Amino acid sequence: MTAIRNIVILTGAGISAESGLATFRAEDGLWEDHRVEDVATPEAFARDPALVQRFYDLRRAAVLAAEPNPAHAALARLDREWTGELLIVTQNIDDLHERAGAARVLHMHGEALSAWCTACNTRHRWTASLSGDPPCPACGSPALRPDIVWFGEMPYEMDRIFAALADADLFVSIGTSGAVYPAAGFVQAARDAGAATLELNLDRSLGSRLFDETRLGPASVLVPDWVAGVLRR
Ligand code: BJW
Repeated sequence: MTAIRNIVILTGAGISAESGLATFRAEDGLWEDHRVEDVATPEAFARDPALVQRFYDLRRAAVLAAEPNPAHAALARLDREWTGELLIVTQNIDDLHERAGAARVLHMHGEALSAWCTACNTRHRWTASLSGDPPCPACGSPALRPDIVWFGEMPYEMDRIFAALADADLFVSIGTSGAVYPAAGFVQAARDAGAATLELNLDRSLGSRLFDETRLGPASVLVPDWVAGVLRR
């Protein structure tokens, strides 16, 4: 068995589904009530900021009401007990990894509980509504937007992510459909680096054939099982 020291984990909406947060592309998913181009692009925000702020006000409230599930808890356990390198790259804007106790987490698509001032380029923890143009706590400008990476914008910390992938021995993708790039390309980058690749998902992702192994089932079962196994090695 090859020794594993460096692990990169990619999480998507599926890991938070059992915490009651809707995924994006399921039949009852988030995009069902909203066309993606109406809410998740900079052009949509320029066209109708009130609609976009309302959408993310609801998302923020849902995040605050949600609780971590056993899958988040298992990754927090891995973070505590794994002595090698670990990076949990999440596409999710919720803070459930952190609330479960994980520290080595990177939010590549931004965070629901953060507001970004486009006037002075500062970021602020934000749990209230952003509707009605509240002033930026730093500069007073009514220029706060959700700190979310929309389509056409550059995800956060790509250099750090690709550096971790280049050093990875194991890449694990959890609860993501593989429909959105660049995250959907991480499995290929990990393969190119010689890493083993594992998918944990309810249904196969679009890039499923690129994984060495796929385990199908709910994250609340698969992730604790996998973590227990990797910590036993
Ligand atoms: C369970 C479960 C349970 C359910 N247990 N599992 C062609 C090639 C390359 C790129 C492009 C391209 N055409 C266009 C692009 C660019 C575009 C893109 O990818 N478009 C696609 C539609 C093709 N990408 C971008 O614009 C990105 N920026 C960019 O590319 O910059 C240039 C660049 C180039 C090169 C390098 C670096 C940069 C930005 C993307 C921003 C995405 N933003 C969103 C919304 C904002 C956040 C928010 O509002 O929350 O992020 S879109 C949305 O999709 C959200 C998610 O993070 C993301 C991924 O969704 P996810 O997590 O996979 O959810 P679902 O619903 O799709 O899947 C859920 C999964 O869970 C399923 O598989 C279920 O089976 C599973 N599941 N229950 C386990 N209990």
